[in-house]
Amino acid sequence: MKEVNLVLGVIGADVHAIGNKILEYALTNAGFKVHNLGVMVSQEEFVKAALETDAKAVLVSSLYGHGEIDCRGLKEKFIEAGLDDVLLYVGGNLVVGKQDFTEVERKFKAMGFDRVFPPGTMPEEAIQALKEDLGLM
Ligand code: B12
Repeated sequence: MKEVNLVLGVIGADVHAIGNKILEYALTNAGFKVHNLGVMVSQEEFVKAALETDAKAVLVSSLYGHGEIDCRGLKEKFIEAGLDDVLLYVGGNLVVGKQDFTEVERKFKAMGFDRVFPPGTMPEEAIQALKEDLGLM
């Protein structure tokens, strides 16, 4: 596979680190060049990293329930930076408690995310989606 740069990170004041490490490991093993920003990543840091690494996709995690607040406006920042074409994925426990995922997906897609993944998504699903969306099949 040709080198494909990805940016990965946990947005906001969120410190949940384990899923992030698992995603880094699985995506790297699948052949992607992963730039992992770790936890507590600001919107500005995601934009800066995507610019610096020429990322084709950015995978945002949010586990602690504040995903909606933390993610709002991220797509607009990508557009302002000229990064309209960068794929934006989001996953984790995006909202507080158990809410109907169809509604959660609708909300995050309206915010500009290309794909929205439900709680407990396995890394293989993200890898498959990336391959499809980036034409790597
Ligand atoms: C461990 C843990 C902690 C640890 C974190 C330690 C650390 N440094 O990692 C500590 C104790 C610090 C913690 C704190 C808190 N936690 Co906590 N925590 C957990 C717990 C038990 C496990 C998380 C975990 O590691 N899971 C295992 C990994 C592998 O799974 P994962 O993170 O979900 O990631 C996988 C997938 O979701 C997916 N994925 C994740 N992101 C993305 C992104 C994309 C694009 C894709 C495709 C896939 C994907 O891929 C990963 C690999 O398969 C969960 C409950 C649970 N069972 O999940 C609660 C949980 C996440 N925590 C919760 C809460 C509320 C908190 C606190 C707010 C509690 C408090 N009042 O202080 C704080 C927040 C602190 C902060 N600022 O972030 C809630 C969130 C509720 C919500 N969203 O509605 C949960 C769900 C517990 C619960 N049932 O209430 N927590």
